[in-house]
Amino acid sequence: MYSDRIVPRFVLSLVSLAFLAGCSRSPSVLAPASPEAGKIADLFWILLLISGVIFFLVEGLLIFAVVRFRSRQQATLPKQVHGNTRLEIAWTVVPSLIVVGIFAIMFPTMSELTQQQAGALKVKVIGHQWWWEIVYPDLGITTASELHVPVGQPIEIEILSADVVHSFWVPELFGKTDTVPGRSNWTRFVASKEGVYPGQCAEFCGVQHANMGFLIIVEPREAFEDWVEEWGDAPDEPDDGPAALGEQAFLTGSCIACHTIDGTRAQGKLGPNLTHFGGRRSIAALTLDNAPENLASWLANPQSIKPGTTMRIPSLSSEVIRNLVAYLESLK
Ligand code: HEC
Ligand SMILES: [Cu+2]
Repeated sequence: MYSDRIVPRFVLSLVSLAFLAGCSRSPSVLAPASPEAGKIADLFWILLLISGVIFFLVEGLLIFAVVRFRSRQQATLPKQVHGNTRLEIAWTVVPSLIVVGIFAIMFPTMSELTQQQAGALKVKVIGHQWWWEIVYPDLGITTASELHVPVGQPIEIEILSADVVHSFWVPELFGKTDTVPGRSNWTRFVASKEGVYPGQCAEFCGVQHANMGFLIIVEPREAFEDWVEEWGDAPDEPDDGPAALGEQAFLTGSCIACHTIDGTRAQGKLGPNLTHFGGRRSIAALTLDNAPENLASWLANPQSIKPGTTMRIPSLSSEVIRNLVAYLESLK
């Protein structure tokens, strides 16, 4: 009875899993867009092959034994064996050799992908609960959640943490690298195709761990250089209207305790740098798309959108929110 029902259910859940996997647009490690991710994908196939061979060998022997020695009339018991030193040594040594072999295959890739590299564009990524700070030390740029890089250029990322262990991961571009408080880890890659690659924190780091995404925007060199150039001059001061009122509200409100906007007296460091916020695609580490109505709901109640976020603010009137939205969206 029990097994009658459990088997169809198991099959059903496998089938629906296959369907769900088919319709999600999650990035796949098996669709690499950099030579580094390509090496990781190759390792996956090698491991799959090794474990596939072991699986079919073990299951084959098992099925053989089950069929060959199944209960029959006038069955003779197979020969009973107790303690066979040679066999026991063999099944200890062979798996150990397989594991050592796998390590030997993996190690060169592992050390190669974490080496520092001359001539690379340097980026620092700092994990915070629950957003990513992105710094280009040589370009004087500090932003959040969206990392722009030119296609074909070696990128070297130093990965740090402001609080707990997170893990920085873009399946199509490079492997997972933990952020460890007080320590620098490194990863490097060369993106070979333009595109927008989603990344995700891959190590549970608190209640909003799932809302800790980011994007790597791989663009042609000219587009990247234009983007860098925008950072050369601070965003234009709004002359009048809601944006000017919003700027005033921002600079006289609590916002400046946590946020920096270059060229203004807002120099807070606890939250994301908002200098070119209007040019960004998302709000609060990919939790919302960057659109005026989403920004208004974020400012109306960040705790209802991302419960636990360190952005705690007194409630704002809808007029102040409207002005702040006009100001922040004008920061391109
Ligand atoms: C106590 C610190 C603090 C204060 C005060 C604060 N914020 Fe924030 N803010 C944060 C943090 C931290 C985040 C990132 C939240 C997350 O993604 O988890 C954030 C995110 C944001 C974002 C989205 C940024 C991004 O990178 O997506 C905007 C816009 C923003 N805040 C505007 C404001 C405004 C306007 C005020 C003033 C009314 C304000 N903040 C006050 C800490 C603060
Ligand atoms: Cu996390």
